[in-house]
Amino acid sequence: MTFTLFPDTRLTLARDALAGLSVGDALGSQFFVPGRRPDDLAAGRLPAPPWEWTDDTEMACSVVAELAAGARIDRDRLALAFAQRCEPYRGYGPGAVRVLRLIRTGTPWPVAAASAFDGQGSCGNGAAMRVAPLGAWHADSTRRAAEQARASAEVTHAHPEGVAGAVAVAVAASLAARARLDGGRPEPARLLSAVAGALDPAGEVHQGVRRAATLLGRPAAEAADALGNGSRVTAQDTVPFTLWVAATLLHDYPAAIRVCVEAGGDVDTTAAIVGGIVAAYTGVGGRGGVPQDWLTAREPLPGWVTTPA
Ligand code: AR6
Ligand code: MG
Repeated sequence: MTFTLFPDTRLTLARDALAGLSVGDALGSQFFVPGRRPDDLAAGRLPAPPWEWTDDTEMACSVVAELAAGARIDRDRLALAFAQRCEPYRGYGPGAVRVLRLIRTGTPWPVAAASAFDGQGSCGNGAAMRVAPLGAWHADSTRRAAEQARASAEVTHAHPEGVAGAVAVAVAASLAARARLDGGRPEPARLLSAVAGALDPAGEVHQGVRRAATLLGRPAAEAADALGNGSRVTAQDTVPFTLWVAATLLHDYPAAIRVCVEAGGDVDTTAAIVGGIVAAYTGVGGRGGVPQDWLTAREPLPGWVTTPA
């Protein structure tokens, strides 16, 4: 089935994904504070607000601002936006800090991104963590979601696995948003198989997503053990588990975030990825959606994304 998706609808889908991403990021990062225990969240005890968001949200806001302004990713503009808006205290990865500094001081992004990690390029999870709203924007085409995710990734992540992580998350978010519009929930195995189909079969992220599909129905701790929980901060170690969680709990935002918190590892980023995909399906408020009190506890998003000039 083909259909017309009006720009306002695209923006609503992307903004809902951004709400889910930023709340997941901000709440997840609360669990790096000493003394915080995942059981508190399970028991309904929330950390005291405000929950400050991190680099995941800052970069995702730039992606959404680019889409709102031009409907497509212009890599030169996006690279500059990432570089100029980077507040290093937000917890950026060391490779990202360096690449963004190079871009800010005039190095073209292809040169800066290719120079990371001794010329291998970054396979960090940073391109995946910011991309779910872009996938939701492309609810009408997983092909377009994949192509635009690639463009949004390569300005900082030149390593094929770093790019594959972004493609995987964007395709999942596109399918989630599409399912919301169609009014039916995708079967977890079908969701994962569609994502795997968009990736290079020789890649590690692809293999991880295939493996995630074999673990559907198993306990979350077993899936995290087998797939990784992001503690290595790479796409390979982060994206397969996040897709397992999103596919399993696509209808239940709070439960999906709790699973990320309980799994440990790079919690702000696993919760940002999962939150972005799941909120593309559930939306904000309402049954299974991003809870209103969680949204209120999150530090407000930057003015340039909420009320663009
Ligand atoms: N070889 C080995 N390790 C690598 C490589 C490589 N080619 N590339 C990346 N890593 P980075 P990001 C590892 O710094 O992707 C924040 O906490 C390496 O350990 O390019 O934007 C966010 O919240 C490197 O430090 O930044 C996210 O969790 C790490 O991957 C995360 O950082 C991250 O790559 C986003 O990181
Ligand atoms: Mg972060």
